[in-house]
Amino acid sequence: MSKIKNAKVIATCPGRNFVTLKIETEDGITGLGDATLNGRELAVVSYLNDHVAPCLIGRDAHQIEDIWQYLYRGAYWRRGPVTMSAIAAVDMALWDIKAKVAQLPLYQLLGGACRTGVMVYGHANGETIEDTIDEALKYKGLGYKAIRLQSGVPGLAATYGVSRDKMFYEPAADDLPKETAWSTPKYLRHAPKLFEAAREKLGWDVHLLHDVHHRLTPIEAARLGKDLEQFRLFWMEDAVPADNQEGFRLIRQHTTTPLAVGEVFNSIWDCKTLIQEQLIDYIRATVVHAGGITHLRRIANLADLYNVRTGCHGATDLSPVSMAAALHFGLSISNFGVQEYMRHTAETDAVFPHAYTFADGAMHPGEQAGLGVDIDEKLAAKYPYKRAYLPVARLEDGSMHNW
Ligand code: CS2
Ligand code: MG
Repeated sequence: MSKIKNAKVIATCPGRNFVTLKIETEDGITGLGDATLNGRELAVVSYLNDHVAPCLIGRDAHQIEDIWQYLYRGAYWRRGPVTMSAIAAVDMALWDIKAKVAQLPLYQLLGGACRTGVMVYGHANGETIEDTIDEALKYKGLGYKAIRLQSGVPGLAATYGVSRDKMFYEPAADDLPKETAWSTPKYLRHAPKLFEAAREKLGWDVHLLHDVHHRLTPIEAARLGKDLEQFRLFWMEDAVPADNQEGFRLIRQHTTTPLAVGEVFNSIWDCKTLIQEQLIDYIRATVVHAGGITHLRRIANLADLYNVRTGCHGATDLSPVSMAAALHFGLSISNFGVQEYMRHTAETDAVFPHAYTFADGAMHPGEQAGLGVDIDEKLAAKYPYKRAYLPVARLEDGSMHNW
């Protein structure tokens, strides 16, 4: 028995916003959980402070599964990104505490290492195909074995996923959402050219990935998948939104390009059909938005039955606490596929000192007991929360899209 004494929520903006839950037990052990929900951060802060923290005090920190069920089933209102990010933060913090008490790095509690490291993919992007490939060559030089390629689309002023800053990109910005224009025909004509040039310059020994950011309909996605088949992508990500999971049947009928989806999913119910019908190859649900390690483990276990592997979201809005949790998790499961790794800024890394490391295209969570991440609260306090949003895409005639 190790009673929970305190649950504190810390919102900070060292380069971007992060929400962190710090749980403390009566014996003075602390655990951290990430609760960041990009663009909707304060909703989770309130959910945790106003509705979850009071229910945690006095509970046994070791009852991770029971606390998960209590927060999920006990709330009556289930699922949704706000609820599931809050539950995830509690879950991560409790696993951190349990592993610290056991004096083991978390991956040991999850079954031990299944591999020497967790293969990660980096982001190469640029305004033009040439710029993107130059960036990809840099990643290759750094030892990356998997690289995601995004490039600007000629005729469009801005393309989501393409940054001005190299080796780092942050899609959330501005006090109010910026509106950008999107054209599917322009994009569909351009994307295959990027991968044709990429194979020519980068060769065939590196995994290439691409993110469509949910901007197509199933039949458009099917066509893109077919056009890209010859370039042997590792995956085509979020080709369509999966609100309608059956939509993937149509894509699957037409293309052998591997499919990844799920960074916005928050529960196993969002991907049950996709997994059971083998409509996807990689599930991108993450520890922070899909209910923590306890729930992500259920998703991965279901996926394992159907040859679906993990490819967890790892953009900059997933804090170093999530990154560490993802690495412990990825190291320990049988059906790990790849882990996204978007480097954080130096300010973020300073607020969250961590034990994880990168070498030879893979990451390792390190051997510190627990998650192996801390938060420097004094430094965090110097960076107050700043409202920021992801951009909103409209079609060129000004209308909202219907994907
Ligand atoms: C992207 C992200 O990393 C990815 O695959 O889709 O940029 C994503 O849009 C953001 O993390 C949203 O918060
Ligand atoms: Mg994505």
